[in-house]
Amino acid sequence: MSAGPASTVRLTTAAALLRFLKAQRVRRDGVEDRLLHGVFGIFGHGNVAGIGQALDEEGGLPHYQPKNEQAGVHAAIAFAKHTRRLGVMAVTTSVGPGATNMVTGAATATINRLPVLLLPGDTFANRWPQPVLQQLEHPSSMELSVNDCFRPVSRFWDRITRPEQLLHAAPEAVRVLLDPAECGAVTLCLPEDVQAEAYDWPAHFFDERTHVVERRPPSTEAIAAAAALLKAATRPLLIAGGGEHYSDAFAALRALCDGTGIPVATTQAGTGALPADHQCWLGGLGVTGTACANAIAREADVVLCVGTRLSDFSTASKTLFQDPAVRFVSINVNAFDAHKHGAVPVVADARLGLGALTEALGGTRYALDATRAARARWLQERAALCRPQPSGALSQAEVIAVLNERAGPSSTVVHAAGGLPGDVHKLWASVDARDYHSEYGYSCMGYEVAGALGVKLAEPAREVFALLGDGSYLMMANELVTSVQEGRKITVVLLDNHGYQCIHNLQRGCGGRSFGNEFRARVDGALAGAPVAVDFVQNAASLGARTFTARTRAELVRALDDAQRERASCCIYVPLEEPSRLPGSSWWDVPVPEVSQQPEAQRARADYERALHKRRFYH
Ligand SMILES: Cc1ncc(C[n+]2csc(CCOP(=O)(O)OP(=O)(O)O)c2C)c(N)n1
Ligand SMILES: [Mg+2]
Repeated sequence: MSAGPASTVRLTTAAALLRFLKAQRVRRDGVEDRLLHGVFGIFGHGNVAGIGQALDEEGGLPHYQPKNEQAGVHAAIAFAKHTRRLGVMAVTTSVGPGATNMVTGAATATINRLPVLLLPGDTFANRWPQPVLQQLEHPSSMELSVNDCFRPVSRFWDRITRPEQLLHAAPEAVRVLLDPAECGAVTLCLPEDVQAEAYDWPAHFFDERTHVVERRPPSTEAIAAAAALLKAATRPLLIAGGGEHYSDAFAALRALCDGTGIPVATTQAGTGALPADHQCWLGGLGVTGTACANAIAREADVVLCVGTRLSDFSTASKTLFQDPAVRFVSINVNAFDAHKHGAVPVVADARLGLGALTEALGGTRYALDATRAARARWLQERAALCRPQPSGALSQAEVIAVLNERAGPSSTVVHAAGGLPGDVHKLWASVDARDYHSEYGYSCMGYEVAGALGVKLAEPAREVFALLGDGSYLMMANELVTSVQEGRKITVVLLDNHGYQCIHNLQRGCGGRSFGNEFRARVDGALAGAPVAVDFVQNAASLGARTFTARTRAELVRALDDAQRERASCCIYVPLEEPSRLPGSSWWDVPVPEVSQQPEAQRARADYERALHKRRFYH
């Protein structure tokens, strides 16, 4: 029963915020759950007595202790992604460095359209002690703090300088977190004095409330226009993006494919939308895509985009679609994305949009010959790429294929940056919609281990793998400790190639000399000496992981099987002897110097200029 407006509850701002959040529930398609599933938090003077005290005193919200605030946000992002944006985690920090450590995480969430609630501590609203420890004083405005850095990377940003502002800010924060078109990082900056300040809150502010996440239906006009274009198509291609997953639109996608025979390529976020054994499956699209998806894309006359931002990786920097008359149809709940490339926009939920389109297409059927032939060619090529090498040493491709085989449908493999995302996108054959988890919007090194923890928290029964390079591991492996602390097992599969090798490849591909990318000792002024020796196995063991080393296919299979039997977190260390160089089948725009004294760079510039001619303005 709702309390009368006269009734109030005296609580601190911090306690009121947590009590409000605990009372929020989410429902979609009749399935209901709480909105906030926990709070990651490292405490400092800017939040220990405010949010920290309230978390303890209020109870009812699990607190997780990350080892870096950015990692806390990464885990929260992965949690939201795995729960298809229906479950949210918050992150609380102190003022100053704790807060700004989250800026990269905020950008990662917002770019991927994933909801996280960020609660950075902020310096005193009453300004008495200024400059408080860790306060950056801005000479032109006392209103600014370092937390203003969150404004451009947040979907909603506010600073609570008086307790009662929460009455309006908190419901708005929840609205944005749950809006499929608007969600991203929601940042509520909480000055440390305000967190601890009391207020007489209207009691009904804390009443339980269920928010229904609606599915936006498409308009009849939009569906008619989309269907007209698609009916006239002879070489259509469907691109499935992350929106396909967030909308849980897999059955609708399959029905469209079964009905029409339209081939499907997936973006990184969309991978898993269709199982790899489906006759319409072409695998990954674009720069990191398969030869078969890119061959079909080059010829496509109508491209049906579903829940994708169409990043440069998906369009091969606007060189992928080469039919001069190519047209786009875009089903997207976000109008901004739906209108890209002059598409016929269908601003709608993916499931409903696909359903309506399937109906409108009636008996339209496309010839499957080209899809079948391209698929068959690619599956052969894939098998050759993953074949054991004569030396017996593992290649990156072979590691991915073995992991793909052994992990099975109840596992999730998390990846984000380095050479791996490209190779995994190319080679992965999804069995289950949740077996592939890629953060490739921000491609943020260091996401992988924390992301794996986030997935594990979202679905503890899953086997979760973090697949990453030595560079990413060195940047942020610390959440291994948190996984051990929480008894939430993850398995890190670490591929060691002594450096930032994908950028090393890119550097040389752009005509550059080897410079600054390998982990080598400094000799004669350059990082060109012996590889820096890092004992990753001891490192992972010291963080609490059970460790394995795999140099051959047999060792890798054994390590994966042993690790699956373990209850504790594991790290499988894979030293790579051979460089990874899977052939690409499309172009990526990375500017090459217009003038250089180096002949290789001059040659690369000429290639670059030739490639630019393939760029198209899609309209
Ligand atoms: C936070 C961050 N910094 C820099 C980059 C640019 N970058 C992309 S991949 C990469 C190298 C990654 O090294 P590693 O994890 O060892 O993978 P490898 O390239 O060797 O496969 C770098 C520096 C990035 N994506 N993220
Ligand atoms: Mg590396």
